[in-house]
Order: sequence, then structure tokens, then C-alpha cells
Amino acid sequence: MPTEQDGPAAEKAFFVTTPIYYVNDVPHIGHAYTTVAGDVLTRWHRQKGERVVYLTGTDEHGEKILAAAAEHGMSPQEWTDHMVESAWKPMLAALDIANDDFIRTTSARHEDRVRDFWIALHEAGQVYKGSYTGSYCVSCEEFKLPSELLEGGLCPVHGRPVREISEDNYFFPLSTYAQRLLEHYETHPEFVQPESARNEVVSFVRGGLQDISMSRSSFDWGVPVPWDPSHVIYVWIDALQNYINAAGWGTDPERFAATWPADVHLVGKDILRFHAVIWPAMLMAAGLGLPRTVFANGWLLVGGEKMSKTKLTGIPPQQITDHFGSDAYRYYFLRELSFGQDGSFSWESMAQRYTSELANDFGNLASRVVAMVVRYRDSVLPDGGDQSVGEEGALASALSAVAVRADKLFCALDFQGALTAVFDFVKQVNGYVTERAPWVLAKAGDDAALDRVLYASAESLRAMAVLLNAVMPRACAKLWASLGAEPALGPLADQRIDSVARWGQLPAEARVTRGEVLFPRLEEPAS
Ligand code: ME8
Repeated sequence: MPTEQDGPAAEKAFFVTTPIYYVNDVPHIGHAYTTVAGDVLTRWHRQKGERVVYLTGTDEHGEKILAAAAEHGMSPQEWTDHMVESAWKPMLAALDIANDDFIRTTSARHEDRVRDFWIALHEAGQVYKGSYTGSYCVSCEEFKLPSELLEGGLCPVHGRPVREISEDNYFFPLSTYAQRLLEHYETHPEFVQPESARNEVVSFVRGGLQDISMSRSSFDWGVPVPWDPSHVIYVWIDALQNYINAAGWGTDPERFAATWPADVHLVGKDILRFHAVIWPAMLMAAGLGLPRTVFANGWLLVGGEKMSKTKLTGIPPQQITDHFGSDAYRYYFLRELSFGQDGSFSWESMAQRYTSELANDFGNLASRVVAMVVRYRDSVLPDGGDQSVGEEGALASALSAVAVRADKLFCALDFQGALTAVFDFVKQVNGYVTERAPWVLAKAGDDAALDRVLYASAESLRAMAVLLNAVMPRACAKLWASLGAEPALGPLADQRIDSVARWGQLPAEARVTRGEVLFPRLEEPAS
């Protein structure tokens, strides 16, 4: 029991996770999609003043990894070490991902806790030995039901032949959890999102669950089953546990209490059942709390099919960031696609959004406003007078509405809706500047009017930097510097969402300077 001397328990973190990715091959933009979404969500919550833990990592056991290592003439450990350092961590750097932790399933902190977990479940009578015959897809690392297979017995995700496997395995009695799971979905409608994913999960569980094998004995690249080392723990069972292990389960009870349960498990819809059926049943068996939400994002498609490593249709993220930069990358995928639904990437739509929304609407607005303060007021932001009335007052109240709306939408993982709301404000400010025509006011010598407009425009840019920082941290940092905001207001990352709409925060006298262009014109067409 905690006593008063222990002091207050640490504030529960907002804990967000990505899937841990298989390192059989290099990442493509499908993996980056989930990871970017999590990064934006966690940056947003940090700016709400919350303590955040953002976890990602790599899934390194199983047959698929073993085969990839063999193909490259390396041991599986050499292969995974190589892939993590040469491909997966660099992907995070290229996309400016600010993860707090990176877990690898071959690390001792993970493997040791996997053993502990299964010793406990074994002792609690939650494991039995049996035999299983079924169709296995190595690319999914999953048994498929006959009803799920495509014509010709192909895996529905990978379009590849499955393999008939018959093995003596250890089993976890998943079927006994069906009723409790259904009750949980019923009483926690936010548990599986979006709605389509929830419906799929509920009807799958209503259809009846089979027990699942939690071990394999035909190869040895995995965590040995503690009471029978002739088996290794099935890669998915091992992988799911990463979330609690990284949170300190079994090693650091205080940190665990302040981190778990996860607030959002971000997953692709291909791995929904593992996260919304098997994982919560494992947690129930261990007497641990369930994650608040499992959110399934849609697929990036190529030619109408899921972009995939197996089908060699993946585009490496760096191919896009090299041309457009990381900010534009992050913006594009969240603005273009509706997060829970499938969608496609195209160079044309990327270039189009870059030019019209980022370079023209946002970037040009920033450079126009900054240039006018430099030119007409010698780089010193003027006092804007009474900003509570007229068109300036209208901008201020539009900002209040946008801030509330963007917060609601970002928190609901509606990135597309949130960005649309913020960019509506960007458009409105562009319209304001064009209509008020400060260059005409300057020519006419209407100093008071000019000051009002310059101040209101710069103040709008301040708010945009705060509202877009989670999505485009590089451009927003440049804008923050060019507005001369930091000396009075502090670092951009410390600006709170709940006070972003308070008008009049940029101090008169701020030193406004021309900085780097936020979104340079694209020199050559993307290939
Ligand atoms: O499944 N569109 O790893 P994985 C959108 N190791 N998202 C995509 C995508 C696409 N075309 N392709 C991949 C695994 N993703 C397991 C996970 S978790 C305990 C273990 C994203 O390397 C999406 O989030 O196959 C998907 O769930 C994940 O990458 C799968 O990555």
C-alpha cells in the first residue's frame, strides 16, 4: 500500500505505441505512415502539457526473419542488428520522429519479461499442450482459417501460397475469453476504432474463438519456452508483450503504474485481431489493465492492393523526403488520407499539395508578412492597437474556434479534419491580407491601419506555428525564429494548445527577420 511518505504517484503518461516492425526488409511508406501519425499525435499531446511516452520498435523473431537472414548469409542476430541500425532507425531520423523509447524483441529487457509472463500463465493453468493442423502464412506469421483464404488457397493479405502445418504446440485458451471480450467491447465503445474496425472485431469474436498455439517447435529463432526449451514462443505472442515490457512491467512497478495502460495502440488493419482480440485476452489472463484504444489505420495501396515488402511494391520514405523534405511528407500523408481508410500515394498529388497548400498558402503568407514588417517597420513589430474589433476581432474569434476544433480532431485521430480546419484559417488570413492590402496602406501613409494589419497578420502566424508544430516541426521552428517570438514567449515546443487562441501574445517590438523560405519552390518535377 502506498503511504503518504511516498509522495504523490507520478502523473499517468499519455502512452502511444506503433506496431513493432518486422526487420526482414527495409521500411516503406506504409510503415512510416503509422509512425508519423503516432508522432503527430504525441507531439500534439505534449503541447497540451501532458507527459507523453511514445514507443516504437522492431519485431525480430520468427520464421520470416530467420529466412531473410539466411538469404543474406548472416545469423539472425547479425541480420536484425544490421537492419535496425542501417534501415529502421534511419527511417525515424528522416521523418523527425520524436519517440521516447525503441524496443527490440531480441533485447534482454524484452526476452526476460516474456519468460516471466509465460511462467506465470503456465503456473496459473493458462497453457496446455495440444496439436494443431492449419494453413500458415509466413509473411503474416499467422494461421489462416479455410474461410479466409483466396481462391487457390492464397493468403488474402499477401496473395501467396500458405503452408499446411501440423505441430504439437502449447496452447493459450483464447476461446474461454470470448464472453469477457464481447462484454469489454460493449462497455468500452472506444476500445476499437474506427467503427468499421470495431464491427469487424465484434463479429469475428461472436463467430467463436479457437484456442491459439503460443509456441513453435520446427525452428529455434525465438524466446525458448521456459519449461520446455525444445519450443520457442510464437513470434506474435512474444511481440505483443513489447508494450508492457517497455512500460516497465516486472522491473519498475512505479513507472509501469505511471505508463500502463496504453492510451492508443496504433496498428494497421491487417493486425487488428492480434491487438483487439488476442492481446486483451493475454492481459486479462495476467490480470493487467487493457489499453484504452486500439486504432486501426487503413492501408496505403498500390494498384488497389496493400503496399507491401513481400510484393516488392514499397516506396522507401527517404525517396520522398529527399525531394519534398520531412515536413511536407508528414503533412501530405495526414492531410491526403482519411486515417481509418485506405488510400493511395501519388507523386502528382504530393507535388500539387506541396505547391498550393504549403509553398503558396502557408509559406508565401509567412514570407509576405515578414517581408512587410521588415520593409515598412524596419523589422520591429508594431503595436496593433485595439485588435478586438472589426476584421482583426473576426480573425481572433476564428482562431478561437479553429483551436478548439483542431484539438478535438487531433485528439480523435482525425488528422485530415484537423489539418483542414487549420488550413481554412490559413486561407482566411491570406484573404485578410489581400483584402486589407498593407502595401496600399503604406503608400497612403495610413500608419495606424498599417500597424493593425501587420500585427494581426504576424499574430496569426504565431498561432499557425503553434497549431502546425506537431505536423511540421521544422518549418514552424523557422517561422517562430523569424517572428522573433522566442525571447518573449519561450521555445515553440512549450507553447500550449489551450492558450494558443489568446490574441495578442506576440509582443510589440518583437524583432521580425527574414528567415529561410519555409517551402522552397520545387526545382524539377518529381519522378
Ligand atoms: O505486422 N499501409 O509488422 P510489419 C498502411 N511485426 N500501413 C502499413 C502498410 C500499408 N501498406 N504496410 C505496413 C507486423 N503498414 C508485426 C507487428 S506489433 C506487436 C507486431 C504498417 O512490419 C501498419 O501499421 O508487417 C501495419 O500494421 C504495420 O506496418 C505492419 O508492419
